[in-house]
Amino acid sequence: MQMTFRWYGEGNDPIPLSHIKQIPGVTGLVWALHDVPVGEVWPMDRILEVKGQAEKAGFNIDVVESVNVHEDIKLGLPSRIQLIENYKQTIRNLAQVGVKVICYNFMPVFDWTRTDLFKELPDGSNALFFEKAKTVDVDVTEVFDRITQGSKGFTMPGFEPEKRPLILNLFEQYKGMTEEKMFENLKFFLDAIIPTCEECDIKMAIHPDDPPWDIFGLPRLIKSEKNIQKFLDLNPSPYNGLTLCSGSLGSGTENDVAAIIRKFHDRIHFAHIRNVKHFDNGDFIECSHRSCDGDVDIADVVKAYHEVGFKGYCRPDHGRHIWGEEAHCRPGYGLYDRALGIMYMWGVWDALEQAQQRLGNIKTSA
Ligand code: DNO
Repeated sequence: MQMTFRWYGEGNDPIPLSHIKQIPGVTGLVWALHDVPVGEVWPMDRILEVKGQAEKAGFNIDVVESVNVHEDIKLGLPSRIQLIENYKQTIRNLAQVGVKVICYNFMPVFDWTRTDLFKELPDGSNALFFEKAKTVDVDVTEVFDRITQGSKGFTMPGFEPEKRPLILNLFEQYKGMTEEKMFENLKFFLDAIIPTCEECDIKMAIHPDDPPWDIFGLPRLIKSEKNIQKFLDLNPSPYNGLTLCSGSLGSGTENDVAAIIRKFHDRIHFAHIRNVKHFDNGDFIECSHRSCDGDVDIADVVKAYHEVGFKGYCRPDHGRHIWGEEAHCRPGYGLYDRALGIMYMWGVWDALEQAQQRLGNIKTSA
């Protein structure tokens, strides 16, 4: 398991690389060019700039999160042909600096959605919260504004300001869109880009829909074991794989995340690990990584990765905002709780490694 940490880039992330360096065992930065408009080719000089910054600080840039997919591709519009060509050129450019995995999503209109970005927890920390009632029969521009205005000035992927005037039109365009049709559009995209990924040795890793159910009347695809199977069957290449996010899938009470990992491990290229706590009415809040603090058994999730000999990339996904950092951190992406999460994962992982070694010693001495 190769531990990484998401970093939003120089001038766009308040966490200095020197601080990330002090978290034990982090070898790579998960990065993106957040200011390049969705659909445009990522320029080589900008990619090289990030590579230089990362290498100077002692990190690899093997994982990109995300190269976002233009809505026209998800909608299956004729303009997708040129947009897919641009996507392929970005893949080729990223291959030139040795990128190995691209995380992306195929969520319609919005990326991950929460209704409150700084909801207080009983211990005085705060975290991302989803209140189901606030996503039913609501004005979607209000939802957009609540997220962007509550983000303390940080850019929120999927909620780019240029999208704001287009929201209503986008919802109009998605009218009548079905899960089946979106799966077809996803297959069209995959069949077009996977040969380029194979040539470039870059693995695609789709992120589950978050939360894993239809919201605002839009169909969502990557939300259950059944749909993950369907997705993987769309294109059987090993280059068509998953970002397995324990928090996104784990928000759905019916998803057994550890079982999903055990089943699909050979197609998981990137692991996002975090915990969530469910409420009976369908609301959920993000919480510490520790198994007993939430409803996803993170110790078992790590155990599943260990059991299958996972060699891919991993990152703590979101964290709570603790020790006052909500005053200046990006929602969900403070430093401290994500660092604590890493130490929890290493704790479980190292204990399993040692137990395995002891077992090996017993067997060889017997
Ligand atoms: C949330 C992230 C997602 C993820 C995208 C990938 O914090 O895990 O926003 O980056 O869905 O495209």
